[in-house]
Amino acid sequence: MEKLIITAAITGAATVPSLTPYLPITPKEIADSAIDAAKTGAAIAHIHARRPEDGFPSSDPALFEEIVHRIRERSNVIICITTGGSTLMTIEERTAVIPMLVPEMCSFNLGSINFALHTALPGIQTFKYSWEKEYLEKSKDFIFKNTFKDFEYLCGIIQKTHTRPELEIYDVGHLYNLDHIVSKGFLSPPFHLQFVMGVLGGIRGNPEDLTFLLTKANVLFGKNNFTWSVIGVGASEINLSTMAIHMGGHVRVGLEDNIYLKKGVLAKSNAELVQKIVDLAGMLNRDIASSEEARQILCIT
Ligand code: KMH
Ligand code: ZN
Repeated sequence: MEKLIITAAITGAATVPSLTPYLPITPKEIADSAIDAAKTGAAIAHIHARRPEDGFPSSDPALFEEIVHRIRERSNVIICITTGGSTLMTIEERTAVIPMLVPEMCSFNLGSINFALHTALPGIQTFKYSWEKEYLEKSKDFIFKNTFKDFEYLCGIIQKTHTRPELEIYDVGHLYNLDHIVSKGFLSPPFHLQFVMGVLGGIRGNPEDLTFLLTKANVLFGKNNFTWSVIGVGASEINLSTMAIHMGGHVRVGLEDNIYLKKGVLAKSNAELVQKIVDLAGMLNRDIASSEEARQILCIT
C-alpha cells in the first residue's frame, strides 16, 4: 500500500481561541507548530493566518508571507495554503495570497454549505476576545460560499500558478461539482480529494458515509485517477483516520479540525495529534510518507 500522507491543519478559522489555549495564533507560533508537526510525521502543513493581537482569522498576505518564510527557513514540509479562509471573507480576499506566494498546494472548496459553529457556544464559559461570541453566533446564519463562478476564478489562479489543489468535499454533491468542472476542462486528473466529514452543514463522519463518498468518487473519476484523504472534524477524527489508514487513503488532523487528543483531553499541540496518527499507522502496518515521498504520490512537480 502507498505510504500514508499526514496533513497537519495548524490553526484554521473554525476553532476560536477560547476553546483551547494551545491554538497557534501569531505567524511565529503557526510556523513553529507546522515545523514540529512535520518533524513528527506530517508531510503537508495546511495554513491559515490569524491577527496576532486577537486571533481573528485573517487574509492579510503579509501574515501569510511571514508564516511561509519562517517555515521555509527550517522545513521541507509541503505548504498548503487555505483558499477557504473564513466564511466572512470574499473569494478575492481568500485567494489573493496564492499568486503572491505560489505555494505547492492550496485548498479548493467544492461547494457552498452551511458551516455552523454555534454549537461550540455552550462549551465556552469565558471569552478571551470580544469577536468570538458573535463570530460563533453568526455562523448559524452564514453560508460558506463556493459557487461555480468562484470555482472558475480559483481554477484560473491554479492554472497560472501550477498550485496543486486539495479538493475539499463536504458532501456528495461536491463530487458532482468537481465532475462538472472537469467536464468543462478547468481541472484534470490526477486529483487529490479531501473528504471533510463532520461539519454541521455537510456530511457526517459515519463509516458508511466515507465508503459512500469513496464509491461515488471511484464511479465518477476511476480509482487510478485520484488519491484521497479524510478529515474527521471533531469526535469522528480518530475513527475516520483509522478507516483511511486501513483503506489506503490519507489523513488530515490538527487543531483546525479537532482540539482533543482523546475524550475530555485537549491536544497540547498539532504534533501530538500527528503523533497519534503515526502510532496508529504503526499498529496498522502502514509506513509514513516523507514530504518528498508525498510530492511524488501527489504528483507535485
Ligand atoms: N476547516 C476545514 C473544515 C479551507 O481552509 O479551505 C475546512 C478547510 C477550509 O480547511
Ligand atoms: Zn483550512
